[in-house]
Amino acid sequence: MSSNEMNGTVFAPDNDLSENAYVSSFEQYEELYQKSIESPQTFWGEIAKQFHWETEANPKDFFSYNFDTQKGPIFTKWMTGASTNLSFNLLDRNVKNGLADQVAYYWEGNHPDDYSRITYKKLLQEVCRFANVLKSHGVQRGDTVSIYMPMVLELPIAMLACARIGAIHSIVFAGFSSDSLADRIDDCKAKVLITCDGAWRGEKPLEIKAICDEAMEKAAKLGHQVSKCIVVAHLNRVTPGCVKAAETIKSTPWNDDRDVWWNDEMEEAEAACYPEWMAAEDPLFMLYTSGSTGKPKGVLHTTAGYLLYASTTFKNVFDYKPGDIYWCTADIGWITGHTYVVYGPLANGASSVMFEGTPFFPDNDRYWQVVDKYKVNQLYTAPTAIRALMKFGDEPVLRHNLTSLRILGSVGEPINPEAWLWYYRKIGKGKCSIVDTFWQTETGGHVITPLPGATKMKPGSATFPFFGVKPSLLDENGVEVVGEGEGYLVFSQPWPGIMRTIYNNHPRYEETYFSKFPGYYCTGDGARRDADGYLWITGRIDDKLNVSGHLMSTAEIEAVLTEHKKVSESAVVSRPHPIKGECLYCFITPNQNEVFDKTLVNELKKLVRERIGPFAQPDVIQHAPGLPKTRSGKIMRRILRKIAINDRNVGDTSTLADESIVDQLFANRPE
Ligand code: 7RM
Repeated sequence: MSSNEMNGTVFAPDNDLSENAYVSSFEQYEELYQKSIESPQTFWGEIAKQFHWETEANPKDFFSYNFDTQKGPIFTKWMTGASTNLSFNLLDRNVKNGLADQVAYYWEGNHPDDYSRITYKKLLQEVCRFANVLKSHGVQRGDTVSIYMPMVLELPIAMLACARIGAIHSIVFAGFSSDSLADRIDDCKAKVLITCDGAWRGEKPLEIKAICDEAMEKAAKLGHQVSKCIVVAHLNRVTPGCVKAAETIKSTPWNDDRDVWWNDEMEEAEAACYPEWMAAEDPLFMLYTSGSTGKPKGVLHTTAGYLLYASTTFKNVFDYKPGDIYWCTADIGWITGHTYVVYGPLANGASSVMFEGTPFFPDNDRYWQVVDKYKVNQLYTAPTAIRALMKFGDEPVLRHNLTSLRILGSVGEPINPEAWLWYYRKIGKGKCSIVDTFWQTETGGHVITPLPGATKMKPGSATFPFFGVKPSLLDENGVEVVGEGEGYLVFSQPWPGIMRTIYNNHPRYEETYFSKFPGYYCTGDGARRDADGYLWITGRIDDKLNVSGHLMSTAEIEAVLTEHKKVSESAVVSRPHPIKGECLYCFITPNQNEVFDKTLVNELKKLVRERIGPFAQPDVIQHAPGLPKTRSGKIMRRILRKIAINDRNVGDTSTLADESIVDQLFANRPE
């Protein structure tokens, strides 16, 4: 079925699901939504009551903001005057409320024989002990801590330990290269780096500590030295299926002056640690996201607003009820893992599955096996994973009992109707609600999403705004598109979870998100509103592209490619990919007298892997004797995108300085 045919099809939530949901009708959603927009203070003030506040917010200054660069600096403030601590609210509060022995995480390792669990009480103790370890190494309130770890329980422990003492964590996804990690350690001037010796990805060992060593060396050359590196011994917890591969890993590289083992440090640490009371707008964490230039942007989230927003979206969008088992497959190294593996679920006292493995190991039924094993009620994953798993047909799915599932989530990129329908019919058996959640690292939590018991679904539409979110569509001139139509997706007022600044670079924050349309936060995505008011995200309209849900900028990749001494110029465009959603298609003009050959192609792929990470590796690198440019020298990417998909319908080429380039580029296509 094409997406066009699907536009008319509406799927109502299952009756039982609706009746029992927190928000059980569209009328109820609309009522709550109106209240959240008209009286944000009453709405969020009510929600705040469930949490512990060491000091209360000033009712006269609960919410203030400016989104208009012409009126002054951009700012958002929620709950001024309040002080609290995230780890206290996520752990101590839940333990006090009777959840001490409830499982916080069912940890499922790379291999099915590798699993463990941790209760709220135990998690609190471990967090306190590690908070004391951090303190013993001089980490104080306001300091930054870099974390580069796979999906092990020590990762949420490290995050919450930072939160407990008021240190700002900066997690770098453990698929990034040592160069990327070095830039991020240097940018935030991390005092300490927390990592693992290594990890397994399927049958492949990853030498994580070795990457950290390179990164710490490179960061030192950039001018910043971390004082300690704390290392979790994870490889000793050998994955049974991988015993043989273990022998291939060399012993962990070590620097006695700098490196310490997590377990050695924890042995003497006390299992209690008084929380640091943080002001509502004190930083909680930063998370880097790709910008148009090479320099990483540290998206900064703060304390009170993020807590309110992470917990409220988690509760309502996943309709999480006590006793449910929830599973978000995202890596904690991305924002989805921050908000919906750690902060949102724990703020609700939830029991989650935390998964270290891949969907394909030891077999392609791993997701379904895990759902069956833990009787998962909410599954939250990415379209790229759904598309990859669809390929294997229904048989791996039918091996398992999936009837525990009630809600299926999607995140990271637009979900195509084919994948949506497969998810709905084959995984959800036509009974589950699908929540297609649109949001960004910058938004902190879901901003456009269905509510599972209230919103009638249309495959491929993220539907309506969450509480407190006011979306608009703008045309090129900044005029609001009313009713049906398409435009830039922007927001005209802040919700509690929106980012507050770019770490150490407020001007870049204002420039990136608020300069295009004064008075609005600009997402960089396009969207369409249909006749029923449903919002459909159409994808990025800036120079970003989305490969398997990982956002990167074409300029960033081009900068890496042109670093190669044989390359004169490069231009990168995105090409649709059946599983990854989009992939990188690169045009390369070599320097004079240099040949374009297989060796160069391999060197360039390697360079991107080294500078950014394996997930950014280009799919195609093509020789371009010249690039299609206008007389003023602007590369016409529209034409390159056509060449990438071998579509001769390139449109008007009359503004090109040299029109013959187009035929040459078609002739040079490698496939
Ligand atoms: C959560 C996350 C953000 C970008 C965003 C979009 C795209 C994310 C959806 C989506 C269509 C969705 N944060 N995106 N979710 N597009 N429908 N449900 O992914 O910062 O890494 O990426 O991802 O382009 O701007 S992110």
